Amino acid sequence: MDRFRRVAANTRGRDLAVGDIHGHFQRLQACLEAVGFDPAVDRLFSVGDLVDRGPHSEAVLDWLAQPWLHAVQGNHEALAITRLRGGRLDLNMYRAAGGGWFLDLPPGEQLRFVERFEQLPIALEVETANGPVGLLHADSPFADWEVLRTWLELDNDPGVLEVCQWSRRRLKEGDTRPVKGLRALLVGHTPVLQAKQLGNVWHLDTGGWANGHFSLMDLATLQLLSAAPGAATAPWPAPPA
Ligand SMILES: [Mn+2]
Repeated sequence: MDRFRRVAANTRGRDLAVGDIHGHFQRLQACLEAVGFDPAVDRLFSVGDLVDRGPHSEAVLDWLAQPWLHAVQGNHEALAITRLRGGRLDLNMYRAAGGGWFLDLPPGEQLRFVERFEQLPIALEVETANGPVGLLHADSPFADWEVLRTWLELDNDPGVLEVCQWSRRRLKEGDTRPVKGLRALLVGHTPVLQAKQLGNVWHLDTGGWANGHFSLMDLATLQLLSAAPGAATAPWPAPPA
């Protein structure tokens, strides 16, 4: 598995990013429809935490099977991996954080999800006409994107992964120092009322899975699209065909 993955520019359509989804694929689908997402040419980039908390976590495999969806691995995907592959895990915390749907699956079913989650990179870099845009779930442990790339490619340092998937430091401290080597770094993990920019780091988890809204960001312009969802159409949140 590549812990760092580079994606070439989209020369045909738009590239959009979205914050944490947490099993709310029906709401996400409504947002994509509201902004006229075209799966034939557009692409969607997820900052991770696609599962847990919401009602449709099981749909994640259908969504991840779509060629237009790219995602990094969030701490919730990592929790599922840890559960199956071994490692320290507080099961009560995991269940309280919405992992019950996974914990209650038979092991063979759990394996299907874990094998897919293990393929997700920790960091994505997307080329755009205006420079590279990075995606991580939580934060960059380094002030230089190239340093992170090297670490992820050469080493499996648990401390580096921990910051990438769990850290809330930058928001907590209001740290506006940019991450060098990127036009913008897009992250989720810590809910904010509105998409929040600190330096060149954008926090996109605006609680679309809770009482907030999904923020869709255009990677080329770094503009947020207004995505007020209409009435949900499908009883089961199948990805747009
Ligand atoms: Mn998270």
